[in-house]
Amino acid sequence: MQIVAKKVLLVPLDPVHDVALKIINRKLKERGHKTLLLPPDMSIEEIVDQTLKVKPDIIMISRTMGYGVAEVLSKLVDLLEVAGIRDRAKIVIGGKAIKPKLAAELGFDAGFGERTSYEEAIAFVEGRKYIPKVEEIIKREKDITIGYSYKFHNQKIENMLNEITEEILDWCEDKTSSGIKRAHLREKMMELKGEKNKTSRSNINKKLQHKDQQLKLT
Ligand code: B12
Repeated sequence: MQIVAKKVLLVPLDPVHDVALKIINRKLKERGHKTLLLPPDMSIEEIVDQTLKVKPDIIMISRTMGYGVAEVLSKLVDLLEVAGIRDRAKIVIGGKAIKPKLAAELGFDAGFGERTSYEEAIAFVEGRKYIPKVEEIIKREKDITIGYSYKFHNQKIENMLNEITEEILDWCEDKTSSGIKRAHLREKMMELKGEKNKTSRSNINKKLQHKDQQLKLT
């Protein structure tokens, strides 16, 4: 199969850890892709700036450190969207601190967890379907929630928990978060620019609703 060469920007969004991206970078180069590996510890603004210069087809981000993951990554996705990069590049994230579900919630095109195989990462760049080897399927984590449900066995406890939830929802009705404020600002900026892109508008609304929901639940 003929490989269509892609322009890939690799971003270690971490103070130091960049081993995985160095390996992915080498493998992509070997297959004829054009790549640029940024150094670790760049600010989000510098990364967005580089992305505007390089104009990649795919941005591959890696995050190892567990602290501040949601905040750092949602800020990056927000800024890439405002800069108009979101519409023309695929943005994926992988690393020790990443779970595919988290990546999807934050708006990435794909998320790769701790034991991702390099073949899977390369297949994504080349738009190929990845078929894991048998031993990899066996290694995958078992779903420990199977067989459980949200049904309460004790009605009294369910009622008490519902009461507490109601009280919390009342308490946080007029509260907000920096994420929601950012999303509102971004929406205003897009309105000012006369942005008509319905897809990203509906994404923002979805994100706002989701953040509202998260806020109500925490
Ligand atoms: C090597 C290493 C370092 C090296 C980094 C060298 C380098 N250039 O990267 C050095 C010594 C510098 C280092 C420093 C620190 N480290 Co360190 N380090 C490690 C170590 C031992 C291995 C990490 C590694 O390279 N693994 C190999 C790579 C290939 O695996 P990976 O990153 O998980 O990548 C795989 C997948 O995640 C995925 N992937 C990753 N990124 C991406 C991206 C894409 C797009 C895709 C598709 C896939 C993908 O593909 C890879 C293959 O499966 C781990 C422990 C461990 N066993 O994991 C700790 C570890 C990551 N470090 C840790 C810590 C705490 C630190 C320090 C803060 C320690 C300190 N107190 O000083 C410092 C950082 C200092 C700072 N300024 O903040 C913690 C992180 C804890 C946490 N949950 O946040 C760990 C887990 C150790 C521990 N058990 O506590 N570290």
